[in-house]
Parts: sequence; C-alpha cells; structure tokens
Amino acid sequence: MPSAVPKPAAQPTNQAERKAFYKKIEKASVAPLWEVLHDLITRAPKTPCVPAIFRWRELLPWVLESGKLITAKEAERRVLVLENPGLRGQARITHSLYAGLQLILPGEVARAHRHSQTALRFVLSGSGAFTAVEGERVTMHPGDFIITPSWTWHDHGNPGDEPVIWLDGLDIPIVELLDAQFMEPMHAESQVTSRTEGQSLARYGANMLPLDYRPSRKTSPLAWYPYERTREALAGIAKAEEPHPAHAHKLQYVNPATGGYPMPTIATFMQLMPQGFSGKSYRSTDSTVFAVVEGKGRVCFGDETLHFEPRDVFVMPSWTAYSLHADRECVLFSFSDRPVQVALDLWREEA
Ligand code: 1HN
Repeated sequence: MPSAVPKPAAQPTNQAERKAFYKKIEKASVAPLWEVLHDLITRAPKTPCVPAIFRWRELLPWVLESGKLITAKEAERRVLVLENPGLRGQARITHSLYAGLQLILPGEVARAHRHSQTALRFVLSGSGAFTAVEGERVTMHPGDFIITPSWTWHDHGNPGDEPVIWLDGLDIPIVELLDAQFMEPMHAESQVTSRTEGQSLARYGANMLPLDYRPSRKTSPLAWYPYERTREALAGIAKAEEPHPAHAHKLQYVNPATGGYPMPTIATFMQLMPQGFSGKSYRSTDSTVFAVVEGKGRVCFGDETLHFEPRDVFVMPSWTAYSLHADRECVLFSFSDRPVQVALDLWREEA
C-alpha cells in the first residue's frame, strides 16, 4: 500500500532555491530558524557588553562642567550616562542595567516624579544633599546605598554647601524588554515630607519590624543603608574570618523583612579586600557593575588588567572570568541583575 507520508526530500543542494524560498516567506514575516539557530542559542552567554572602566579622575571634571551647562531644573535629572562601549547609544552599562553619574549643586532641586523603573543611588562624593522617597528624606553621605522603589514619588535636593555626586543604577533595560514602563511627573516640584528623617532606618534597620508590618511591595522597606554600618560589618568579618578565595569578605544587602534581595530586579553587594589580597578567578552570569569606595587595586581578565582607584566604576560582563587584587585595603560596592536570574532559575557561577 502506498504510504500517505511523504518521504524525506533529498538534501537540497541548490542554494539559489533556498534563497528564493526565504525571499518568498519573508514577505509574510516568516523566517527559517536553521539559518540563525546557533546565533540564537549559544553554548555560553554571548553578550555585547564588554569589560570597561570609567575613571573618576577623567569623569569628575565633565560632571562639574555639566553643572555649568544646565541646571538640575532644566535637565530634570542632571546625569552623565555611563554607556558600555559595546552598547553605545543604548543608555546601558550592561545589557540589563542602566548607570549614570548624577550631580546636584547647592540650592538645586531635582523635581518629583515616579516611574516603573526601580533605582538605586550609591553616593560617591559630597554630603548634604537629600533624596526624598514616599515622604521621607534621606541625607546622603559617601558610601550610602539608597533605594527608590518602583512607582514611588521621588525628588532630590541639595540644601548643603557642596556639590553632591552619586551613581544611579536603574533596571531600565529590563522594564523596557518587558514593555511595562510608566512615568508620571508630580504636580508639585517637591513632595511634602510626611515622615521624620531616619524613620525608616529606625523601623527596619535594627533587625526588628513594627508589629503591624505587612509588606506593601517586593522592594525593601528600608530605603537607606548607611555606609557606616556596612563598613563596620565588613571590618568585623575581616577580623574574624578567612577571606573567600575570589571575593575576600563580601556581604549582600538584604530586604530586612524577607532576607531576600533589596530590590526585585537588582542585587547589591559590598566587599572588603585586605591589602595584598590576590583573588582567584571567578565568573557568573550576572554582568556586574562595581564602584570603588576605598583603596587601590586591579581587576584582571584574559591577559588584561584594569587598575582602579576610589570612585572609579567598572563593569565585568556575564561569564567573563576575572580576578580581583588589592594593592591597598579595598572596599568595593557592586550591583547586578542577579535577582531576576535567580527567580528564573538562570543564574550560574563558576570559581
Ligand atoms: C531618574 O528618575 C533618576 O530619579 C535618575 O534620580 C536617572 C534615568 C532614567 C530615567 C529616570 C532619578 C534616571 C531617571
């Protein structure tokens, strides 16, 4: 009996025939997978993000120059975006995260707005500016890590007498990928302060919680992680423990109510490397942005070395093996998209 199933066709050798076929189906927005399969599904991460360093010494004059060219009011946010050299024109420092250096001069206000994107602030230079989140002001000091949760009103101001510069980290590319973004300007320039400064630290920053605490969102209820406390914790660990072979003494910031990541899309870390520490090679799938807080050191990858100093920002892309070395005792802040990868069972590391 003749079978109704057609026999597999002979291997088409005619490239012209294939091309004509592709052309025919292309008009209907249809494409052959076999032409792109190995670019789509690679054996290991293939990121356009490249290792890079943004040196404070080079950037500071430009940040200050931007302060003469435009006001915070005009700019809404006066920021120099740190673009990964492999992702130019895309306002991102890694494939999934945005970073920039924001300047606020004495007397300035950066008006209130809210957006779906979650933001972190890591203070690099100067004191006395504040960011207000949901009615509470946080006065900034170098090394402080501050959170602006998704869809919360926030504005910044500088009643002090020196310029203040911080590193912004936002999940803009993640929210963009999901087409889930909204933004709203506030009718007023600044929000009314309805809570006392330090209130959130008192409520959530002492390993205790208010009796009636019910989480209102996935982001940490603690908006401010002062450097003083982080530094003290690291010093205590460094005194008591052997350093990890790759990271030395590294802690992750947590949501104190859950023990989980402080933000749903961004993980943050602080590590201390004793003078002379020479780390073993390490890689993970979360491209990571580092900001140098203290000390001098080097990051090595392949046969390249980048020397870093305080307030430099550098990036190590996904699955790039790197090692860290401390010429002086170093403290490094870092952030990545790890919570997203962990939530999706995608995160991997290799020492
Ligand atoms: C933003 O709202 C801030 O609030 C900083 O300081 C940087 C980059 C893109 C979109 C919104 C801020 C931003 C931003």
